[in-house]
Amino acid sequence: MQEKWWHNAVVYQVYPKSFKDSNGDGIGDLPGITSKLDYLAKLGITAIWLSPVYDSPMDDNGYDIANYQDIASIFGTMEDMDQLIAEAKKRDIRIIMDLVVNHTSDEHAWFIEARENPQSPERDYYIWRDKPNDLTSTFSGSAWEYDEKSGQYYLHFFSKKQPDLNWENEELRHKIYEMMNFWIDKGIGGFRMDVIDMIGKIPDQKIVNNGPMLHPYLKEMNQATFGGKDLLTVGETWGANPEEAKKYSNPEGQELSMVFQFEHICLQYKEGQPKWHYQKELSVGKLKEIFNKWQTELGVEDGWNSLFWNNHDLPRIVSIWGDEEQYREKSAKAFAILLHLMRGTPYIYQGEEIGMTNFPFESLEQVEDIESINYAKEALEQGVPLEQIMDSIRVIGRDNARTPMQWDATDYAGFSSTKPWLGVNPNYDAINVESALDDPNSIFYTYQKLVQLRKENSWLVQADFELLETAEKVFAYIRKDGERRFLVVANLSNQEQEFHFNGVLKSILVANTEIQENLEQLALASWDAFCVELTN
Ligand code: TEU
Ligand code: CA
Repeated sequence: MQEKWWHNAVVYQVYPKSFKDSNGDGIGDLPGITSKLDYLAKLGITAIWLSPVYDSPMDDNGYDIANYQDIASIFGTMEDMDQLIAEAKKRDIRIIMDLVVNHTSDEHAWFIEARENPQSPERDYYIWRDKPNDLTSTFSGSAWEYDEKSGQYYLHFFSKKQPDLNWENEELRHKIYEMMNFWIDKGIGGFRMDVIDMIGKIPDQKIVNNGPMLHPYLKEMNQATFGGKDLLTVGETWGANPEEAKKYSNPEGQELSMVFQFEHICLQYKEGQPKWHYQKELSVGKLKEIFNKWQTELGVEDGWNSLFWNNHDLPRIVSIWGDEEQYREKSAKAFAILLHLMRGTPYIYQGEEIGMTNFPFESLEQVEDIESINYAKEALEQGVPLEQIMDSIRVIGRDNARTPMQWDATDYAGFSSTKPWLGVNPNYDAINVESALDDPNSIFYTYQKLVQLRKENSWLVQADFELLETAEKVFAYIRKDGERRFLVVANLSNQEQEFHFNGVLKSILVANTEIQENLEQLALASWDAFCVELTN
């Protein structure tokens, strides 16, 4: 296998609206991000995945793009963007842009023209039908919106203000490639591709994901843009299985570097039900099964995976599966250690490195996310009690990840000098970057250590993965690289667990606990986790 920089990289995701406000309007911005690059350099990360900063009416916080080659004024200017890229480069940090090309905003010039002028070439950049079918939007209701002017319906799998693009139109595809090249020429480090598995859709046959033209389009895109360049490309592919992942990411396939697949995350939902019927209790058994499958079936020559617990759409890991009370720090470290020593590229979502938690939403007025708002509206109409709706939003709503980054214990958590666009978690006085940096035992330093291990050890890329038979709540595996063997153990519970291993400890790489020398009979305390090298 030819090693690429992203095999040893750790990526940090920034959600610009909530990271750092530089000009006192309560909204995070590009100069704010630039001002925190030294902090990110201290954490040691190699790249930033920047959620969208393009010109947008912000119906879905920038995932509704009005102009791909301009910056939203709330975030700054193109000069601010160029400066972020340049300042990041000085610190060996690459900027991965979010590429949202399944849909645009309804305020994009293409859609405005398409709507105004049904005879225009732009009309066919979108998907119009005389009659809607029963496809539904991820954000509730029908996926079709009636357009008075032409008497036709347009397709939108997300909000009404996010019309889906018609990838069958060749001219449109080439406009997208041109736009990608504009960003590549600016010196960015790659693209994260939003819901990319949807671009091959055939709405009339109700084929939404993995349509027959998906992979041909990606190969065409690769050739027309980043192919042969040293960029990281990662596709958001919710339902991919290892076979699909190989199609996207095998080194000969000329598509993407890696995928985000969500099979482990789907344990947060009850099977076959909307996410609002969340499943909070973690089945460690199923989690082990899923990771084991991915770690063993997607071999190092076959393709590449990403590793993550969090992003801007998901609840905070300590809140959903960890213990946000007594064992907040220990459980946060346990999840970090467990994940970062597997094969794949780890992603850290802003605030994860200090163990930020879900927000205690009490009323709908505190909610900003369009997905939650639309759900609440629909559920209220159907007679679901408000308290039940609020409970779902508190556990699984997307705003939990989007509250302002907690920098210090001053007003508004040091995020802004004024009241931010979304509530600051009241626990900011205890959970913040400043106090994490002051405490040598903080979650931050566990992440810093894990990032450093990733940079310095190529066995993390190459080594085989073997799941160990253990007590149900213990997740333990071996990574084996030639003669060297590494043992990773995590107790994913609040109870003491027994662990037996026939092998001898050589050195400790990372741990959230004191480790007893004798591995043959360990009593693991709540949330104990560690990685050790074994003598052979
Ligand atoms: O998310 C894709 C997606 O399917 C999500 O809507 C997901 O189902 C939901 O958030 C789970 O709670 C991507 C972006 O990550 C998301 O922020 C955007 O809203 C969406 O695409 C539309 O661009
Ligand atoms: Ca601002």
